[in-house]
Amino acid sequence: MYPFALTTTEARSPHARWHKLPLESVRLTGGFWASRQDINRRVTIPHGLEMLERVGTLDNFRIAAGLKDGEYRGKMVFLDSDVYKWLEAVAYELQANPDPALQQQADEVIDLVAAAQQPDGYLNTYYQLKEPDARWTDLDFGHELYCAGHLFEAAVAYARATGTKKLLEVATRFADLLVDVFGSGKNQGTSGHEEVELALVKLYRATGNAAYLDLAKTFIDRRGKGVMRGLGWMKAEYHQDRVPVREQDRVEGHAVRAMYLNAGVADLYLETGEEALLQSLERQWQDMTRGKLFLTGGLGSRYEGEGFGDPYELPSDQCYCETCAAIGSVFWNWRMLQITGEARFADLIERALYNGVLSGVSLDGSEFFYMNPLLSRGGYARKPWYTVACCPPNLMRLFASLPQYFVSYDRGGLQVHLYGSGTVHLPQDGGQGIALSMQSDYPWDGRVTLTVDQANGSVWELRLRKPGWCERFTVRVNDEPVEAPRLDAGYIVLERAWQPGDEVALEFGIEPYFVEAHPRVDAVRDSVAIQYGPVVYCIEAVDHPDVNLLDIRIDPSAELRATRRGDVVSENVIVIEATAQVEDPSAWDGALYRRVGNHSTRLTPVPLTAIPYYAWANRGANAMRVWIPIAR
Ligand code: FUB
Ligand code: ZN
Repeated sequence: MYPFALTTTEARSPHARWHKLPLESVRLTGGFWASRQDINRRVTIPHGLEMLERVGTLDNFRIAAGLKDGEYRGKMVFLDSDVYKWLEAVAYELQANPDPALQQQADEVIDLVAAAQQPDGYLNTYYQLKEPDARWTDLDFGHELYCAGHLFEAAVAYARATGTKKLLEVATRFADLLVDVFGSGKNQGTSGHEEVELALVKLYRATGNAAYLDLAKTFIDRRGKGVMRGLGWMKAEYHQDRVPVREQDRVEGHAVRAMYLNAGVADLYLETGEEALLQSLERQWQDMTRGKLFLTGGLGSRYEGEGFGDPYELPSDQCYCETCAAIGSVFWNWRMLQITGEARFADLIERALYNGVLSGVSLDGSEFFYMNPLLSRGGYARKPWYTVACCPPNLMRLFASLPQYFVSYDRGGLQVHLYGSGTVHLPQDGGQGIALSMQSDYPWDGRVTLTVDQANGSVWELRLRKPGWCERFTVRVNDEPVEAPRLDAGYIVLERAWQPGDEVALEFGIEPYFVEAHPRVDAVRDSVAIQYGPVVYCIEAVDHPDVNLLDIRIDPSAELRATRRGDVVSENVIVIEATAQVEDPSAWDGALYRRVGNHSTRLTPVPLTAIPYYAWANRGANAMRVWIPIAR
């Protein structure tokens, strides 16, 4: 007899150790991420609809449906996916907070999507309007299957949120066509941009139709023949087509593609338990985290091919770090966490969320970054939208679904992965279920209080992630210290017959600290960065008038002072202050190089003000750096 029954549809995957809770069961009620969710809901999602209208992406559906005259608008072939990601974001919002006006807007968009679908189920406004005879002729770059995948994800989310099936019917009609074309072997291809794989698994879970799971497997199995056209210097590896998935030992090629594929492969493992898939994912994870991951959780070292580079190739200025790649990493790591129950995956989710994902949107929620460099010389600014607008709606759907990444459950209890203020309610058949609330000002404050609000009398385990960055922590249960609590795979494990009113008080030692990179990371050798808990910091020119940021040096034994301030960026955040040095370049007399010798270096103290990296470029375009050279 287990204390928790697996009642949610999310809990079906047979090889998941931990399961997602439905969105209505987890709520962020305050603190850091609740305010980001609020901005997402109030500003970013409405802004998204406005932009989709303004740039003509919605018109493409009207034109394809015959409701309007005109030509395909926009330069890219994959613009339909922006609409689907926006719908998916709205679905998550509606699931958590029913809102008839928002639902009405989404229903109107769904009507357009449905009207644009062709009688045989095909749906892609680019091909319908621009190249009607060229369906499936360019799987490497045509993005038809990528767009289909985003449609499927939106449809599953919308049906679950609202109970209305119109979009799901559009999706299954299209998916049935894919099964007919690709599953039957009539077309032996697979998609140049992965996405359809993970989406087909979602569609399988939502409908129970095993043909969709089979097709996801087929698409995955077909990779690695080395036949896809590459891009620039990248050959088939650009599309993860160099080696078969089960033989892959590194992350390579286009970073977003690689993350989406790995999320799909992890989904396939969750359903099939095929060991070779998990082994390949583990090898790739090691390759990524040991040499290809930016401090911010960003991915993609090169502009060309928006791709991974060589191990340790992590340039601060020329990196790509597309917002979607960091988001894709969250998707993949979430699945790895569900499979393994190991905190290292949640640590990486946390690193990405607070840094390389969040930097992708302005503090007011209306402007975006596509690339997220760790050094800017000043010319790089956020934009309200992009010609390639994949990142903004990706942020919208991630933030709208964020509570699901905070807590999971299994038959034996609940696991808390991320901290903040919120509530969890796990309904039980025939009982009142389990309810828990959490209060915390994390990441600014390391104290977290969890209170059991409802219990069912059974013994169950509460697992609490010990963040990877944290070196000391304390746990108290009902005011009693828990000495040497059991730790398992990075989680503090507390087991008891929890009673209403029981309280767990965690305290993670949180303070500012310096970070250094592996010495092979040439780009930032002899430099340090500043972190506060999971938050990576940067310095911005606007806070250091009359100083060129390239001249700033710091002694890593300098005292770092953390102060909560609302007068630096537009929000009340922890700002880190220290005394740094400015190196006077005048001794070089304009020379670019000189013979190494007995030159004197003049260093002058300067007050340093570091802000959270995610908050940069909110005061105009501005020079910025994360890594600061050590004072010699
Ligand atoms: O190709 C679709 C999306 O556009 C990719 O994921 C991004 O990198 C951008 O190129
Ligand atoms: Zn993107």
